[in-house]
Amino acid sequence: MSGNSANLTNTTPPETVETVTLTQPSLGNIELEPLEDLVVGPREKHPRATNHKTAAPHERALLVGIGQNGDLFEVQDSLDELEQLCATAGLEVVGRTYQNIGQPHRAFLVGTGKVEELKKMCRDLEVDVVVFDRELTPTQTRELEEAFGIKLLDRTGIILDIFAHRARTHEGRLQVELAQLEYRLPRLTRLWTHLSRQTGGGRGAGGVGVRGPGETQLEVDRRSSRARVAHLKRELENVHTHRELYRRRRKAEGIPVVSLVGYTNAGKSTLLNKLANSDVYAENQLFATLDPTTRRVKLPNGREILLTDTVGFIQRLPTNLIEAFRSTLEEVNEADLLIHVLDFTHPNAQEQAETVDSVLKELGAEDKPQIVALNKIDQYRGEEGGVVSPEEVTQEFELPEEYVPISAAKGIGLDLLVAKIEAALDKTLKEVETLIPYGKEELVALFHQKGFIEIEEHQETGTYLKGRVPPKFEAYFAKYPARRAS
Ligand SMILES: Nc1nc2c(ncn2[C@@H]2O[C@H](COP(=O)(O)OP(=O)(O)OP(=O)(O)O)[C@@H](O)[C@H]2O)c(=O)[nH]1
Ligand SMILES: [Mg+2]
Repeated sequence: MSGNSANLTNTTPPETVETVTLTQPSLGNIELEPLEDLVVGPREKHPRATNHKTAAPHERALLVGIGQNGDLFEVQDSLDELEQLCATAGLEVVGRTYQNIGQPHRAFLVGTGKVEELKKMCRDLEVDVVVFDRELTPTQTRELEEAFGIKLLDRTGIILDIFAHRARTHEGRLQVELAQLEYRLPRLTRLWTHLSRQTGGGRGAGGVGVRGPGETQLEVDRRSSRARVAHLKRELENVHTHRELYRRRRKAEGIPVVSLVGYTNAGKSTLLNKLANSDVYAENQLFATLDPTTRRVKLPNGREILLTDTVGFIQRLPTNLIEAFRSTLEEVNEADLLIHVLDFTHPNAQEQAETVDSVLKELGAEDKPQIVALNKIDQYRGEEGGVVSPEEVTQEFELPEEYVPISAAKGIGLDLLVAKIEAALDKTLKEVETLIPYGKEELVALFHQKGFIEIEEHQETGTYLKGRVPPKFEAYFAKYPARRAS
């Protein structure tokens, strides 16, 4: 305990008895303070999805949806989303089709008849790239590419591509590169096929005992990719050690962490900007935010919080990405409170909410205290077609306590949201009643700094304090328990 309290400033006990009451002024009183040292995310604004690596603008794409029993999203809804992903990645969607499949075909995923139909569509629509709305196995990728004779991408490939384009921080870039390499490694045969076509098979030809040139090059590619993967993993470990240091420092400060989570494009960054008066990139694009950003926000009750915005979730988030981004995603486990931002007006709001819940579960954060912010209610029209207030939405849908209708963009309902954040964080505080002997003023200062004081009295033997403190600091006062004679 001495390590922490040593830095505290001594306060002289005031002469008179003082009662501190907690007040709740409106949102207008939120104080803002940029948090330079904890801003992990980028300061540079407006990354754009141009100059794309795998997809030059205006490549013509044909989308192929797959319907399977047990899917959360309807095949058409999922295709709508894929179309948005493709637009973000810079592809021009010229056609879409789908097939409901029972048992996936080992080589083609879809049936052979469908493959023929797709070939015809590719010719008729002058397609440059076929995009499957599923993660294809390396075998399927190879076989389908052979069949179509043009570039083939899957949902995972598109998402990785967008991520590669969006990553701004060192850690973000490392994570995406790792995910991309691991995704590509088993598919390297395909890359070689391209290469051998380009070079006419001449590279590395000849030499006794040397296997075919294709295989030699393939081995070289594989080996260098594996070496790079190992290197990236080591680099990431270093970065994670730093992140751990941040975390510890944050914890030592005892400031509660509130994390914004939600489906991509739900409005998380817009809400962060509104609450923290900052300018994090928010755009009508999927995965506008990739790297985590933290801002320090002072709530009306005087309490400081760290508000964190990070990568959005999406259905079938590629496993490679979850793995590579695990340390970023697991930041939600550090949070004292989650704000689940949901686009209330989205036709798939329900599916999106379920997706977010299942990703949280996968990260082991499903039991965190959570407030659900039903966003974009400015766009919601009630039964009579008119604008509806947050109170009316709450009534109409009989929303439970932890749901708050808001419009992050228009600043509607934020007072109530903030009040609920305060109340939820209050629940995480511990009640403390203590009589701190004179001479231990650093503990009085600690209470003032980290907790909320309801009663402060100067008694004969010391300072009597009643209030609440974050659990981390409870032990400091356990040595001096007290009960006030009323
Ligand atoms: N009409 C309306 N639009 C909103 C509201 N909040 C956010 N938006 C819009 O929704 C789009 C997505 O907002 P972002 O804040 O970038 O969403 P995000 O959740 O951070 O998205 P990702 O970073 O992609 O995960 C932007 O075009 C915002 O202007 C709102 O309350 N009302
Ligand atoms: Mg964002």
